[in-house]
Amino acid sequence: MTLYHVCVPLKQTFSTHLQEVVERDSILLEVMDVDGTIGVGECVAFTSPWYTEETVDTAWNTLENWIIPALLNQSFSHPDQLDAALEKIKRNHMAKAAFNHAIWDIYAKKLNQPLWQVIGGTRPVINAGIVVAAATEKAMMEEIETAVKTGYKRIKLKISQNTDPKLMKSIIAQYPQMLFFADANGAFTERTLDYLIAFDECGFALIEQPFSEHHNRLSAEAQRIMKTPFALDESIASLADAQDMIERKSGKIIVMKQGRVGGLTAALQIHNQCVIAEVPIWVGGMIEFGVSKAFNLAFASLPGVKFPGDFSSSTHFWEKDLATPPIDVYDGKIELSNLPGVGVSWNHAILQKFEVQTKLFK
Ligand code: OSB
Ligand code: MG
Repeated sequence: MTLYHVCVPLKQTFSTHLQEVVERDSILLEVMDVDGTIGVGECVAFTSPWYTEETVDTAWNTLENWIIPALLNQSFSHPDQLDAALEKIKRNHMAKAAFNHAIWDIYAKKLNQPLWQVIGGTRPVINAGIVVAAATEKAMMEEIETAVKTGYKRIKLKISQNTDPKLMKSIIAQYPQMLFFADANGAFTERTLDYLIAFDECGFALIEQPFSEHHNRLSAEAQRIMKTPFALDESIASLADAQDMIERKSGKIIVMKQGRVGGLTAALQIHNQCVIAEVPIWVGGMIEFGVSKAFNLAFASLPGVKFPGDFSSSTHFWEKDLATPPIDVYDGKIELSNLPGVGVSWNHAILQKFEVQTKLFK
């Protein structure tokens, strides 16, 4: 098992009301089994805990001191067995997800099948959406124009109390063919509810995470009076959270990020629950490299995924992706790989240039 800590500059700053992301620190993972089959994973925690509580440092610590010692030299016949082996390690979902992914990759390689087929994916081509998180109105308008011309099927805009709903409404009206999502990253509170309600008339297909992650009662109240469906991101860290959203009606849609829920195994359980409850899912992004993106793409091939996800091409955030082959969006669509496993691997020649720390465990 090898952990790599890398730090890569973004081509353009990613701005939300909580954080500006200028460079991406990430932990990359490789796991080798007894036969020499290598599985890859990527931990999507950020440098600081602005999105969820995990950070690169906490995830490295959890991987090095808890997850890896619990799994080294153990045998598994199915990735679902990892959960029992990690039972004594609470939460730390992004650290666990990186490992869960590497094991799913190995499992699919051993079956000699593409991962998306192993998990029951039905769609070989995935519709791509892009996130515009620009700091100025001018930059935002330019990015939207480029996204429309490139053929993206959906544009997600970041909103907060500092966003003008009238401006949003006029932008959406300029592009009647385009699907627009709003993402608030929990920016609103009971006191600013009226401000959120002003976005109901903009024409957004959905509003992602209007309130902070634990405000599910408030979210249910607001959802009752607003017509725009809420899609919950930060609030959904487990199957129980998804069931809670469905029961309370605190949201109508789930944004799936496998890192947030602890990996593909947990994501599949949530997916199956959502299919039964007829709750649509779409796949969110984490400003990640091609390995995490490839796992997102495999998940997006499932029948319960109903909207285009955060699937910009590798060249949107990076000069060069650390994974190979890079993600390529063509006419707003991405073709899934037919290689066994997740279909991508770490590109060591490029990875080396951005390496901060590497550690081998055997
Ligand atoms: O809230 O969806 C979010 C990026 C980092 C952390 C949280 C979020 C995001 C995005 C997606 O908005 C960006 C992407 O396409 O990777
Ligand atoms: Mg979000």
